[in-house]
Amino acid sequence: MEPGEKPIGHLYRYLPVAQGKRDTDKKEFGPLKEKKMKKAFITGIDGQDGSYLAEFLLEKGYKVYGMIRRVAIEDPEHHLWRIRHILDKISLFPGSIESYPTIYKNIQKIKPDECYHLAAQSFVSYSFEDEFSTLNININGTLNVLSAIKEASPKCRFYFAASSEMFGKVRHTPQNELTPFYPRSPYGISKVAGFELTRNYREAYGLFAVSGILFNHESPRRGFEFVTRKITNAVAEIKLGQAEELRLGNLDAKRDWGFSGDYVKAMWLMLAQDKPEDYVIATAEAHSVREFVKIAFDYVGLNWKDYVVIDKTLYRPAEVSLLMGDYAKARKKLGWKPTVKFEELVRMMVEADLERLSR
Ligand code: G4F
Repeated sequence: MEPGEKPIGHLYRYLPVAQGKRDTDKKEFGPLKEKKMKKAFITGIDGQDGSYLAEFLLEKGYKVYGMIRRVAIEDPEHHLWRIRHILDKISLFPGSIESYPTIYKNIQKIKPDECYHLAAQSFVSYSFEDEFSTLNININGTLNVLSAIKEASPKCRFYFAASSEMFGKVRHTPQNELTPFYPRSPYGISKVAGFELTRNYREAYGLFAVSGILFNHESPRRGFEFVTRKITNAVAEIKLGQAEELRLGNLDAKRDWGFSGDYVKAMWLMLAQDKPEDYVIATAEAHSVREFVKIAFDYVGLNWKDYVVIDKTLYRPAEVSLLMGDYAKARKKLGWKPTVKFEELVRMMVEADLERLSR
């Protein structure tokens, strides 16, 4: 541990350590070992991307630190299920991206080499219901992290989780790094602001700060509020006799869906370059919600038309009808490409939900 650094342990070490038991830290992380390991700080480590990224960075030999909300510490079963299997290998702090002092304090203590800012209110639909908190969390949260890095650890490389939702109402398909933004939701607007803040900190203060413009990315760890997981969970429930219908909104919307496990690798590659630049990460394929539904039901031998109910209340006030990304720059400069195709992704998610619900 560094001089003056408060104890940092994984979740189950956090509480006793906070009460003053410091010796175990010294034994486990001797000064020599600590110096050799690169340090990564992840906001939103308990989310889908955070969990895959933490696993990936641990494999790369990083020491991984994460900030999680206090409520997650108090109720780990519900909040930390995605990182349960690596809790003994990572170090967690309680904190909120809305609190500048907490972020500053943690970044100053850890002095990370890399910071991945993933935490956000990321559900587009909810951003129409509470645009104030979405804008507040997403914009001020990003500003807080950027500012804390600038003040406390300016050599730290910063990754911002931007989004294809920034493109919104597109006139050019596929979208790349030069496509103009036209966000259609408070969430999309908040991500444009975060993107511009990241660029400004890079240009004004010389931070190594980049944005990954990630298109939709899914996995068996996806939250249940997003359409892919809502579908695969319902398909598994219906197949197992635990549900009778699936209520959905707009089936015509098209998205470029990739696998989260692939996308976190691109985040790391962006920070490993000589120059800080922004990148589009996508699969270059677009599929409709209807196609996703059909493949998922087909996989369990059911006809989707017998179970799907269209619910107009699930339509959004302003929809993004088509997103499809051109990841040529990432392929050329990062050597990155997606490994999981659309149908494989749908099957992977249905299988995981069937397995979970059959236990
Ligand atoms: O799964 P979704 O909620 O994802 P959305 O809005 O595309 O946003 C996701 O991807 C973004 C990247 O572009 C991220 F930045 C963002 O944080 C998030 O991860 O909805 C996908 C589509 C929409 O067009 C929606 O209208 O599915 C349509 N849809 C139809 N019925 C539904 C439903 N979406 C949800 N969540 N629930 C439905 O019942």
